[in-house]
Amino acid sequence: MNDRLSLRVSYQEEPSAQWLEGPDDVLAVFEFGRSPLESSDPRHVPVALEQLDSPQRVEVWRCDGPIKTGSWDSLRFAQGEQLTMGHLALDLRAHGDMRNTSRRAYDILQSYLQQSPHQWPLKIWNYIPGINKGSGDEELYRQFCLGRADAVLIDPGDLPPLPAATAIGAPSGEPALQVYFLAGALPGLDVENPRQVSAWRYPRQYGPRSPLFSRGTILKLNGSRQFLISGTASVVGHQTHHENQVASQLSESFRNVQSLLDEGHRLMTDSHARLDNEGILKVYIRDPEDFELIRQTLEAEAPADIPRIYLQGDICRENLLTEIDGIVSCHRGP
Ligand code: 3EB
Repeated sequence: MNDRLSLRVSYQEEPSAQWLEGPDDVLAVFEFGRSPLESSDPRHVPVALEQLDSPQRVEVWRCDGPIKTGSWDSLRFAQGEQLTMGHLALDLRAHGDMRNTSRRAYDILQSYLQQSPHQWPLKIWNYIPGINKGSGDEELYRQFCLGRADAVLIDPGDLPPLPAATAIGAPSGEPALQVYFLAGALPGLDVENPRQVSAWRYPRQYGPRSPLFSRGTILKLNGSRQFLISGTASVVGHQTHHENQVASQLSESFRNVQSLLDEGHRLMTDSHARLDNEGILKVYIRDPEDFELIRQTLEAEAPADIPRIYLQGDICRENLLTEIDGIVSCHRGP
């Protein structure tokens, strides 16, 4: 039943090398707790965030092949029949400030996508060292958003399909800004969350340029549908809720995920995303001391059969303590 999905995602205990040398349908292997500058094969994506739960696992993406790999400037990619994974890590010490590095990353990403058969980014993950450093508009997350907006080509008055996204802090000792993505030949169906103001409409108080992402996108391929869920935090409207209360923030984030999936159902009408063993959830936690409480809170709320991993990562607003993203599959029926 799994093989009908266009992207098969799972967490696996074997080391990354075994997956890279193994089956020929492996599009990407994500390895946590390692600098993105240490990538070996284009399909190998080390991610600086430390895993908080055990056992240590890698995230494996598989899809229909043949899979061809290559590079474009400093971007490396793996291209399957219908989907491409690409990633880049830019050393901040070599590119000047965060705004410039972010603009450069998105310039490269766009020039790559423009000549790729899979031109449409469906979801982009951004891991940003020292994300909350600097105050006011100097905060590195806001500078990252500025650089992204500098690069992203959007006609004024036009609202093109936007990819889903996650933006999370990498350890401050990590030298590289990392961006990785999943792209396809057609744009995904954008889904916004009725409980939340769309991120591109955030008011000025959150920074000079709004984040550019949709709350989720639905990938429709080969008769299967998969929901790519953006980083989802305890934001209702545009405001942070439950300041300093990590368990309540987790519950609010999970309510936001469910509300987003319900909205996707409303748009698709004939299928519904399900939190089952064809999907994965990633839980980002600012303070490792909150891990046990967050884990218990999620255990009580999310179905037990959806695989999940817990990673240490700072959230893009200082008062946010946790965030959830994921990839889940949709099933026929009302
Ligand atoms: C929020 O809801 C949390 O800048 O790409 C979530 C997902 C967030 C993606 C991004 C930011 C981004 O505003 C922050």
